[in-house]
Amino acid sequence: GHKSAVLWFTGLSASGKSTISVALETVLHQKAIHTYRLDGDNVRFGLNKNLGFSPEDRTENIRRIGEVSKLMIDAGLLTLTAFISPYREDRQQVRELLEPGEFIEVYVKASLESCEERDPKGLYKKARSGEIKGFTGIDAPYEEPENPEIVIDTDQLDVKGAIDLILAYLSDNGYI
Ligand code: GGZ
Repeated sequence: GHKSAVLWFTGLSASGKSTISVALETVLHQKAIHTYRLDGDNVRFGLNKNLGFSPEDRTENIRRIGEVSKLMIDAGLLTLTAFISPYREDRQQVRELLEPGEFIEVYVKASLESCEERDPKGLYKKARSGEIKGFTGIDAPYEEPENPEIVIDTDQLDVKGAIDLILAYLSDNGYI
């Protein structure tokens, strides 16, 4: 069994949030832990398809994802979310929506330089050229977490190291 909660991954585009959450989910499944993963692919094309990337829309995106996470926690799932969630206040609102211990903030800390170097979708390049406006880290803000439960320093840890760190947190704190 496990204690339901949300692992709320936050960080820049191309920081590794999705990669780590996908790989972590596989390991959790091997331990027979029921999970659900929310990310841009299953949220921004469905529930939130009317939202873009203005500050207001990002806030609404995160609010809805927080509400869905609450439902999933009520359904007994260990929930994983992978959204930039750039605003501290929006993440705090989700924390307050949930019960103590249900919100586990995981900061995937990667330098803008390394994210921009990876640039898997060429979006940083487009943001630099002005083809995309309001891109996080370029001409839109990312507010770093002040007291995240977990920090993944991607300069120090590979995906395996990140997973081991998160599993240790979950085990040490009685979630799994
Ligand atoms: C940031 C953008 C933008 C802008 C499109 N700013 O690397 P990706 O492609 O797959 O991840 C980014 C994703 C961010 O969506 P989120 O729902 O996580 O954002 S937020 O939490 O801020 O609401 C990127 C793509 O969408 N993308 N335009 N302007 N990322």
